[in-house]
Amino acid sequence: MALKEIRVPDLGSFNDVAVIELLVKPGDTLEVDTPIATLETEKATMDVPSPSAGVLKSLHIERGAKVNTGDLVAMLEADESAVAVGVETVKPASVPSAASPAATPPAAVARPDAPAQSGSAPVSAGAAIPGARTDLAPIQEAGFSRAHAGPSVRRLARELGVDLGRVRGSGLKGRITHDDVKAWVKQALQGGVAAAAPALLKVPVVDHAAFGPVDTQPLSRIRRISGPRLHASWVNIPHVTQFDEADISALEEKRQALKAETAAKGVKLTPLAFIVAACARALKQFPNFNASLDESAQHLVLKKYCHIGFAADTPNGLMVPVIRDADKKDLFTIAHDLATLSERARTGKLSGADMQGGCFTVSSLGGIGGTAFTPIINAPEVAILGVSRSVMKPIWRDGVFVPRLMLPLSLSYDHRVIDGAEGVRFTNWLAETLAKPGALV
Ligand code: CAO
Repeated sequence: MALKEIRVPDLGSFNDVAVIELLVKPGDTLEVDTPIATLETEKATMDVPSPSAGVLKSLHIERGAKVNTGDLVAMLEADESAVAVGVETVKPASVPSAASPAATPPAAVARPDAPAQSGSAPVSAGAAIPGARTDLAPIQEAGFSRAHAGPSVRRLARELGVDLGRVRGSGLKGRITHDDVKAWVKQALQGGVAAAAPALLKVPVVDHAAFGPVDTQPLSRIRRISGPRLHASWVNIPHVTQFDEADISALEEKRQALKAETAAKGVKLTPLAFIVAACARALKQFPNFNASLDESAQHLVLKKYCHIGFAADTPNGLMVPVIRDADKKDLFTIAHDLATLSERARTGKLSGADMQGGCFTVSSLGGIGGTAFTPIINAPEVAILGVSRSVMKPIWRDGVFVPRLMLPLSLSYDHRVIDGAEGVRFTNWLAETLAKPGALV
């Protein structure tokens, strides 16, 4: 062991160069080329590396100080067995400026044993950190090169796959420090780096009152709860909507025939009861529709039960009560549940349990109108069936047009779980089942 002086290398024509960062402290064990401090001239930043391996005994500069060529930076108890490297490797001429990202940091040049440091190939965080999440956004070179950070910070960021363009610097004049990069990675590992994904643009803020009189009302409690959930589903799930039509002429005949009987029992039989019953059967036929992705989005949780939710329009906003075990209930019981739960929804009497555990949702606007719409999936379910108003249409059959009552279906599904072919097979199957409603009654 020998005590070695580490001095500021040849700074060329630069004088009074600022020490903008101290990267080690006395007692730290250093390798050859471990950066000790970062200096900044008007044109470039550079690290002062340790010329030898050893233990740092003392630091003789402080952050914010001005230094010149040859000033004492630190004392190192050097490990003589380690390979010494000349300090001339940090001459300013060889130091990349913040605007030249492709240049290789000088310390890396001085270390033939160092892992390859590419100035251009982005490294994913998942590849760099065992067990790390792999969802850090890829490095955008333009932003990375403009970031206010020294060579060693850039090197660290490359190793960890951190896009410096997204990191907020806590150093002098917003400079990004080693700690900032490490804090960013920690936050990303905890899933808290919202900015790691491209930020959503905000809609413009407009002073509506500048264009005429306005009245501002608070959103209802239900809208305040359902709004963010709908937004999360819309943003997180790749939705596809499949449109189809079901010939419900026979179903309508059946419904009219049963209407008086069910009314006598105090239940209104609407097409929705048939649709829920058909969906319960369809979920058995297409189990991927009766499923949810788990938190990691790597597994599909297939449900052995069949609880079907339906969207209910209430004075306070949209609610989705759930019909339990719809696959085990007859048409009358489903119609009864629809009526009871709708009433509870409208009068604000639904319990939490009434709205939990849904596997699939039906959103029927048929009583109101419309020809088609694109319903938003009630996450974490993977599909939702939208139903619009049935209309009598001329359908070409056996060489003639025949009047048929057609029900528009709009099935939105999560494309991570369901492919287009499966989506249309589902609506085909549903349409056929609704067209021959005998099995539903
Ligand atoms: N085509 C034609 N007529 C239909 C129909 C359809 N697809 N669906 C229902 N109807 C008829 C019914 O038969 C009923 O007529 P009759 O009284 O003559 O039989 C009338 O429309 C009204 O039905 P309803 O709305 O009272 O009953 P429902 O079972 O169809 O629906 C409920 C119940 C709770 C789903 C409904 O009241 C509701 O709230 N719908 C809105 C759902 C919604 O907002 N979805 C959008 C969510 S996304 O923003």
